[in-house]
Amino acid sequence: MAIEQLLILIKPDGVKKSLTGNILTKLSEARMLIIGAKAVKVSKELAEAHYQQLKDKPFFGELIDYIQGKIYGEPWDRVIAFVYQGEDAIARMRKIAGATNPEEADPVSIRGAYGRITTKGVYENVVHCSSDTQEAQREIKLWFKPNEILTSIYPTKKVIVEKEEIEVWS
Ligand code: FUP
Repeated sequence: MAIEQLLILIKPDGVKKSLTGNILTKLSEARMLIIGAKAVKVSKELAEAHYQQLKDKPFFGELIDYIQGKIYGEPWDRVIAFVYQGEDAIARMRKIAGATNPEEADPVSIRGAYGRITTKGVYENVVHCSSDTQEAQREIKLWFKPNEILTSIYPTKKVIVEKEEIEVWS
């Protein structure tokens, strides 16, 4: 079995329902390593890039609002993003997450236990889990900078950035 990495997001419904601890407890059963973690306010650009494969679906607009937490508003308009690493990580974490449709998900999985379908038909399924190694790499590179990940997992390069304004502690 290969060592894999994947992106896991606790979506805004999971944050609003105070499920972060419950979700991490379920995920911890797989005994994998967290190599990156942060809270993120999701921009429209990031949301659309993340779900680029679904852009022709009728629910795309609602999906973008959902992942941005627009329906919940402040202070729930955020996700908690993790990069997990472990043996056969993608299949094992997707099993713990459960099927995409919360009504079809194993009731003991994260989505089966905590997910729901809204009256508009959007699956509020609490977590995102990368689907394969190629998607995982694309998603990890989209959500994290190399220096936010504790293990070197993909090739990097050094660039000199001039006149960039950054915020520092005063
Ligand atoms: P998954 O890989 O399990 O996250 O599933 P997809 O990438 O196929 O779907 C991404 C998101 O679209 C899901 F998390 C929820 C949403 N979705 C719907 O709302 N309705 C659908 O019929 C399919 C997906």
